[in-house]
Amino acid sequence: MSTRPTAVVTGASGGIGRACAVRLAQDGYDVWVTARRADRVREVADEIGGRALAVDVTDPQDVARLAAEVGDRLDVLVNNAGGALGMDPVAEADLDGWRTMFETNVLGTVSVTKALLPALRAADHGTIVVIGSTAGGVAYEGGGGYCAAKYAERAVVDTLRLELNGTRVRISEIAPGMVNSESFSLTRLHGDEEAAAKVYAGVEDPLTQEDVAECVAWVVSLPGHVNIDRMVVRPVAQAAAHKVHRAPLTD
Ligand code: 8X3
Repeated sequence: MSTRPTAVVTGASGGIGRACAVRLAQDGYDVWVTARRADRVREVADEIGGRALAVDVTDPQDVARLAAEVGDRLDVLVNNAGGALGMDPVAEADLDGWRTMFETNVLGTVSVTKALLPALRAADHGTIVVIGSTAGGVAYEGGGGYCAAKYAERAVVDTLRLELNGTRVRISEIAPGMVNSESFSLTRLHGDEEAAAKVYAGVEDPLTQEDVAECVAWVVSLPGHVNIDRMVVRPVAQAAAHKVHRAPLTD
């Protein structure tokens, strides 16, 4: 059995999840790299010396298998699986896309957290980190389905913190703004590379997936009695969801 602290990262085959897995491994964690794609999970796990497990967070059997493999004790859970699909206005909502966003971001987070909670409670200060979004607090046009899912995910985090009060378990939401990650906008815009590039056009230094992983690493590294409820993190060029500076920054 490993004497190192353990971590599970969902959606760890790419983007923010992968960056979190890499960073936690660098910080000495024995990391369970989980995502749907078995080959990608294996690649990341091999790269960081972690453990690979193909897990679809919407599949109860996969989640049960994850809990069984992790065993009795877990120090850190990073709920990252999820993301955005589409920019459809509410009036033209693609309900399949909305359903997928709810199933991955909200129900997937609940399912994995519920399954791993006993192991997290057995750790000294089990820590649950949820990769939320600034979209979980401010709506924007075309964001309907994603914003609704991220608002709901935030409500789960805030509810669980209340329900866990009296235990040593910590729970944090990291809420990033504009992150130019490997796949967020490309997935959201159904593979349209030109449209995805426009999201970041002219913006000096959007956040990277490594920036978000740095925030996660800091939150989990704090003394066990310190709980960061929510960390909102944006690039300097983004002052608010609608306030993005698309030119070089000035003095
Ligand atoms: C990503 C932030 O503004 O694209 O979660 O919704 S935003």
